Amino acid sequence: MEQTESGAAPPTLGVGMVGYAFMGAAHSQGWRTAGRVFDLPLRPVLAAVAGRDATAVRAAARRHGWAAAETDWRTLIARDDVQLVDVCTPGDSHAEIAIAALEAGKHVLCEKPLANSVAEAETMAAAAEAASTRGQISMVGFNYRRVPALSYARSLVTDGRLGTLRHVRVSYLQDWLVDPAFPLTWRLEREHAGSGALGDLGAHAVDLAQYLTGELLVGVSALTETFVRKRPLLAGAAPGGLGGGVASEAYGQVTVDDAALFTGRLASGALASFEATRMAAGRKNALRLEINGERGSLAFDLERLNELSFHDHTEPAVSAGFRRILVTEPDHPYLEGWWPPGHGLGYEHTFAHQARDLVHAVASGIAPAPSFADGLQVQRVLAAVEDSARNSAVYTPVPVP
Ligand code: SOE
Repeated sequence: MEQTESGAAPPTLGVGMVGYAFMGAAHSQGWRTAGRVFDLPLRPVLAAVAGRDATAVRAAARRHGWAAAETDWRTLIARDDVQLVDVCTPGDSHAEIAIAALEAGKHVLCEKPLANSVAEAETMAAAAEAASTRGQISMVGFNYRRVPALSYARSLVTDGRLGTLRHVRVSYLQDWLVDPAFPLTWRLEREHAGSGALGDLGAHAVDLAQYLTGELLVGVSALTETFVRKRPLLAGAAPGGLGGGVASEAYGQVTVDDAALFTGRLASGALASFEATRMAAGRKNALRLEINGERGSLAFDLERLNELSFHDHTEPAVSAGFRRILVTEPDHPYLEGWWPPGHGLGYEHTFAHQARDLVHAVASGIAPAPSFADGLQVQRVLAAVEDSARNSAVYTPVPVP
């Protein structure tokens, strides 16, 4: 066990997680790992995980290292050994669980997108604001902010290495919905997921564009499409993950977008473009972005997440050009605790970084980012995208709080 400078073991932070599917597994990995890699002021303890199916939640607890399993999230929130509640359920239960946890005096981490609607996100942001006056911390799980190369990209922008920004281009492409026989899982149902590729992938894209530039989108113009409108219903009670699930003979209506395409304007006047789809054959988790400024440009691809491309436009033209920075040096963000240069990190490490930052926030009482207010602002962008798409791509302002 890690020790503080005085030699004593740090106090613990009891974590309770609700949900244990893909995101629950990823968050568990983060909670298990953070304290082993980083010197933390509090030691995360995986106190309990909650899910409705008693057998499945017990199996998940064993597999992912949680000390106890609960079948009711309310019981989990009420536990004395839980000080922080991590919400990893589909979007339709985020608001209820997160608000109940905040009202019970717990710190909260909530998966993205924050909610399924602006109205829900508003109540969550208000609850988080009220809880912050009681010393409680809340954060949204936009984990890609914590890819070291993207944190480093942010510092290049804030250090002025790109100068005045002109363009931001973000595309987030996956392909797990290409097959029309892929069943109708919760991610394809508006009542559970809120939206489709837009909320699932576009939310990350919007958050990153705003995080990296330090600017907010002020308006958008959008097209969305649902290419496959009916899909086989799931057979049995299993919720079905990204890998699908068992399809039945019966078909049901897809009620979310398969793809969203939008342009936007940032507060400074820079232009942004976004594409989010789960139907780009051959693209598995291709979150790609490029930012162009007067003094330089940077480019990133999540499928090569240890690398950042940077072009310094102030260098002589004869020798200037994009160069690849391997973001694995101990002085790069988050790298101090990991492997020697060049040994590389992956998707799962972003969740350890998220846990690290959240633990520091709880210990220091300093509000972390992205806050629930940040999550609400992204939700407003998503709503503006949907409004614009409904109105044949008419330019739609994003309301300023
Ligand atoms: C599925 O499309 C998904 O798991 C998203 O929900 C996550 O937010 C993203 O990080 C990876 O893809």
